[in-house]
Amino acid sequence: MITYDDELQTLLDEEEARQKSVLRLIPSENIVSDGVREALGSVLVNKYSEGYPGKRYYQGQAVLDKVERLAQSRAKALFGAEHANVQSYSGSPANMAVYMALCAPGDTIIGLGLNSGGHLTHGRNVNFSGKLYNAQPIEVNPETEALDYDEIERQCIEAKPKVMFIGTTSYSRAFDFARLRDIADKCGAYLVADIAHVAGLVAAGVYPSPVPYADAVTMTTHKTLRGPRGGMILCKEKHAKAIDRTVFPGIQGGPHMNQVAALAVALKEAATDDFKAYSRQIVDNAQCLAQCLVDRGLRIVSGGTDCHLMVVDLRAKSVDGKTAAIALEESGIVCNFNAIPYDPNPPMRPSGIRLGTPSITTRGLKTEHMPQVADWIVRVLDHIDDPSIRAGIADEVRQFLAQFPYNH
Ligand code: DSN
Repeated sequence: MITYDDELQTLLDEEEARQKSVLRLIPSENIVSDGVREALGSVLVNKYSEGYPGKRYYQGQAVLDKVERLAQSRAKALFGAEHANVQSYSGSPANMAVYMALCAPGDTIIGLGLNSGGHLTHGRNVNFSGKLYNAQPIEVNPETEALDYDEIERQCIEAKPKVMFIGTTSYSRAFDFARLRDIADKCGAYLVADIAHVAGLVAAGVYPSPVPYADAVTMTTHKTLRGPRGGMILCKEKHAKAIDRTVFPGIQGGPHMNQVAALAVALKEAATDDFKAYSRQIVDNAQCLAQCLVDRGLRIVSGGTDCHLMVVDLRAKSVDGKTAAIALEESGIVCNFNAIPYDPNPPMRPSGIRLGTPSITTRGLKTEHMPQVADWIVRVLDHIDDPSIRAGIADEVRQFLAQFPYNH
């Protein structure tokens, strides 16, 4: 409570009320524990710690070194990794650090195209990864909308990339990391997996882990991992020195040690049986929601999901993704518009929406609630021009959510 800043406190109260009263279906968002929030607001916010434990550029690090080592050792134990760098401010700087450690400007890199589910940092031309490197996109198969590993192998052998940077923000199928390693070996590339979206599911063992196969694994820590906003890099010991040096001093200055402490809390939470059950429930909820939407006449890209998210093709309802996302928000259901593979529509008015279950599962929703969630979504889409339907559903959603606690 910021008692001396009413203006800001009012805004925070408004946002808290909003988050509590709407179904949050943006797959990259979650609700952190009180412990994570306490660590973020702890005394560590006051401290500079440039460098790494045992080799800092500021005095007063006795406790901070222990905090960072704790986060590193929890990360290594949770994911079975040889080395962990916990200092990245977020996912994009983590990805940048790995590119800088493993290849040079002008080198060829391979990553998923944006409409196939990839991220800007996987080689998009408006991003550093597409500007500095010779980025060759790989796309999903137009029929299955899933990765075609034979085609990826063919493309990689032809392109001879220095790095295969494999990760997604909207691809719902599990990766075959063993096959990707095999392809990387055949074309002499480093294999990097960006598991920003699925990090928590990987930690819980409900989604395949790239850690045994990849040279490096990057992630954000605030999505399914349910930690503070931030980034993390895991890698083989042979890349540790190069990657640490590109994070600091290569890209960043001092780490945000309150964020590192909050990550340590989240990593402890993620090692529990409760977190494993939570992660299983995320996937069960997503698969159930996808099926309920299919039963109501919608199409899910690639036919379903193996993780926490799905992209819904709205063309059967003659509604574009942006119109739908705005109407859903007015109905108390928050998601984002999203392209489908080979989308005939423009990026700002694509054919789909992206939905995910991490936040609603943290809230306590189970598969028995998914038919209701699907029903609200379809009612909005079926009455896209009717504001009274939207207002009615927003009320129903608010009343429904009142039974589920927000803090945990
Ligand atoms: N912005 C994130 C997402 O929503 O998927 C990716 O960084």
